[in-house]
Amino acid sequence: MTVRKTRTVCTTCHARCGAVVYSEDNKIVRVEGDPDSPRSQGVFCGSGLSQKEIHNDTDGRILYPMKRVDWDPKGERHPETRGTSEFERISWDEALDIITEECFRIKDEYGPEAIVTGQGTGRTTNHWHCRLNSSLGLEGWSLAPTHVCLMPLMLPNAFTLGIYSDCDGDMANASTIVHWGASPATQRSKAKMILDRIESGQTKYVVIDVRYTDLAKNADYWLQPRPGTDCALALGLMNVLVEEKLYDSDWIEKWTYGFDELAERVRNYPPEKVSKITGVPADDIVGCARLLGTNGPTAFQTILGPGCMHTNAIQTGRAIACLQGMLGHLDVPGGIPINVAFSAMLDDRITLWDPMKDPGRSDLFTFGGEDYPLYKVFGRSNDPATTFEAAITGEPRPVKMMVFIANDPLLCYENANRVHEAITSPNVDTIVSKDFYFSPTTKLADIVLPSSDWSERDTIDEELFGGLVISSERAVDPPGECWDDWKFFLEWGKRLNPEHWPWKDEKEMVLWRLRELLGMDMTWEEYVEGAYFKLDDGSGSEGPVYKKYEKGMIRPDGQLGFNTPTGRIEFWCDALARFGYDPLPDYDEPAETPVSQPELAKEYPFTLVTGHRLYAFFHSAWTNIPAQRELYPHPFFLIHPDDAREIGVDNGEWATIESPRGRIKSKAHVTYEILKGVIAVPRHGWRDECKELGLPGYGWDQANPNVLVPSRPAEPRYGATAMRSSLCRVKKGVDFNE
Ligand SMILES: Nc1nc2c(c(=O)[nH]1)N[C@H]1C(S)=C(S)[C@@H](COP(=O)(O)OP(=O)(O)OC[C@H]3O[C@@H](n4cnc5c(=O)[nH]c(N)nc54)[C@H](O)[C@@H]3O)O[C@H]1N2
Ligand SMILES: Nc1nc2c(c(=O)[nH]1)N[C@H]1C(S)=C(S)[C@@H](COP(=O)(O)OP(=O)(O)OC[C@H]3O[C@@H](n4cnc5c(=O)[nH]c(N)nc54)[C@H](O)[C@@H]3O)O[C@H]1N2
Ligand code: SF4
Ligand SMILES: [Mo]
Repeated sequence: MTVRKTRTVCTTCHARCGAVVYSEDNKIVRVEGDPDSPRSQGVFCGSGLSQKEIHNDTDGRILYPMKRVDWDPKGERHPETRGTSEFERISWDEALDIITEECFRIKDEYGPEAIVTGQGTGRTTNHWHCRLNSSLGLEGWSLAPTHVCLMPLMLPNAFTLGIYSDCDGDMANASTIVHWGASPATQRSKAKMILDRIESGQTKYVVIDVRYTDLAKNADYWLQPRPGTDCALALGLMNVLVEEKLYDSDWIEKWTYGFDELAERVRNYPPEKVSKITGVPADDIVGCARLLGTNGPTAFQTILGPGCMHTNAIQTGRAIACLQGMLGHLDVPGGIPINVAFSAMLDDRITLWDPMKDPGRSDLFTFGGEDYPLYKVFGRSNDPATTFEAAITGEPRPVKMMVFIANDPLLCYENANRVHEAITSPNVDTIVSKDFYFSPTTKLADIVLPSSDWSERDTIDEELFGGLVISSERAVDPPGECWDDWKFFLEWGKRLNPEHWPWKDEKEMVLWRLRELLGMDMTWEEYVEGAYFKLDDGSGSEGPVYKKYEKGMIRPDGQLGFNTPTGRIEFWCDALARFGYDPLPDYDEPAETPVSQPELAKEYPFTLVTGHRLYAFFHSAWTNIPAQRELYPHPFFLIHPDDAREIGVDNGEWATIESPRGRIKSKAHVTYEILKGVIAVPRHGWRDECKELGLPGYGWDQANPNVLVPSRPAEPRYGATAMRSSLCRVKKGVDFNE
């Protein structure tokens, strides 16, 4: 057998590094980074390398569709034995027939809204998932963590700056780089470039994070706010910019709306007051503001830390967007690039969303839509906590079927005990889970479906990161009968509504998408051969065009300015005011902190931050893979040395973390990285056993931070939850059984 070499792309995390896979006899023998990748330039990490073990692990993977033996879709369902009864192998045809018949039955009896389809973070099928929902008679995502993931940041950017994105700055050309609640673990391929620029004096560097991150040691300013107070910090930074007139008044006059009102608002936030709210020294606030105001262009990277996972999410996003607007580094090298290229990810031609629908979506039912109107309109999803309550109680409407594709809701969503009740609820007739391995949710499912991973599939990276289409080619055939999610949606969709799904296979879907949405007409061979296709930025010119707002190139109506109702950066935002928000950004203390809940804090004195990312794991996956588990063998939490001393917990010792929602076990990592009074539990949960290393798995309920996190109260109109600011207590030792 000769060794086959295939160039493709790793989709294990969002970095999307170019990969070269060497295989022999359908086994992977070696994986390397692709030096030709314009995204990763040959950088590749340990998680990506583990693809070899994952593909070759035919003992551990789910290989065939399966059905729980005592679950008969035409007879007894026995919901009480979910998780304990055996599975039997069935064919894909049987599985798809059962699922489709269930859908038709439930739609007839209860309406399509009683079917919930869940996905987690984007894993190359956002669009097909949404199209499948349209085939079911639903519109939108059905269930996705968009209430906490990126959207609470993107929406304020859209309302304020007219840019519907996370506004990732052009770090390669910036004079100041700001990482605001963005983890180095998620920036692997960019970290080198940032460090090189810092070292050569080309950029100043600011980190604003509740942890001392790996890159913070290189920072000129490291600001460590109390969790959930970033809105006040942004208002304080703007206070200094305004008081010291560190802004370009002509630009502000010409291109922004509501500056005087904003200036008045930020006068309420002088550095000393902001220092009291946030814990950041006033001198640092002043110094950092001066740096931002005088050493532009500034490239921000803001991800989950400051806003997305707090009950003041939307206003925090607004304050940071206003700060960026005030600095004015928009659509210039080193600032916020504005890419007007049309976004193919959720194009209506794929999702089949109806663009003519009433923007208030009064005709559409979503769980929690009345409570969270901004989420209903822009999140286009059911509110997760309301959905799980409905699954348990049948109120306000029943949930009869849940299909999870690349999502482990027990590890993903807040208040995991309640999610568990929902998944095991006798009111839900059918649970389907499609995954690589038996996740805690898959173990409880009625139908289990196997999945292929990135080296085993012929699909495409749908997110089109950085205006780049990266082709991918199957390097090895998937083990057993593993199907990729594209094929699953195609075959399920054909049964639900064949007109919506005319393609023969995934390759045809890829080529249709390129042709229809991007005007790229090519054969499969040309697509694979071409590897990396740079998309133009919509300006119609060869290189980037800057300051497009001065040229009438941003707004659909061709007028000068930004894509907001006023055509200006909206410091004052009437569109948000219509949803009941203050039209100016303002600070609200998060709902569950020692400040807002002093009584509860007597029992639960620590502020709990959950979810920071680690290099080795992607969400709850890969604690079973030796090369990854070895890096972080045990569940752990960060605790300040003073706090550890007071509780009497030593470094490396087991402890119990409790909240009013439940309790988990974790090992103390005693460190000055974290603020006094704050406990940080990483995202991953250590759910799976790693046999090779003899390390246990902790399932969904033993070490999963979401056991602790409340689902209520949430952000009042969008529903973002308190994943990064709630209360907990810590006790030395563990006194509950595994
Ligand atoms: N407390 C707390 N909770 C959080 C967060 C936090 O910071 N703190 N972060 C939130 C965020 S931002 C997000 S996006 C969500 C993410 O949540 P999810 O994306 O749902 O992540 P998981 O819960 O790990 O579930 C994903 C499952 O999909 C499987 N999988 C991976 N790739 C594929 C694939 O291609 N096909 C199939 N069929 N299966 C696949 C994995 O093995 C895993 O079991 O979590 C959210 N939950
Ligand atoms: N390795 C790996 N990479 C991933 C993922 C993964 O699971 N593993 N998940 C992917 C997904 S879906 C997402 S959405 C992204 C998330 O990407 P990021 O948001 O960059 O990553 P996080 O580590 O979740 O959070 C960023 C930082 O926020 C800080 N933080 C927490 N609370 C606060 C606060 O109140 N204020 C401030 N200023 N900082 C705070 C944390 O300490 C952390 O360093 O990562 C993606 N990449
Ligand atoms: S897991 Fe590693 S190799 Fe794969 S895309 Fe992410 S950073 Fe790149
Ligand atoms: Mo996410």
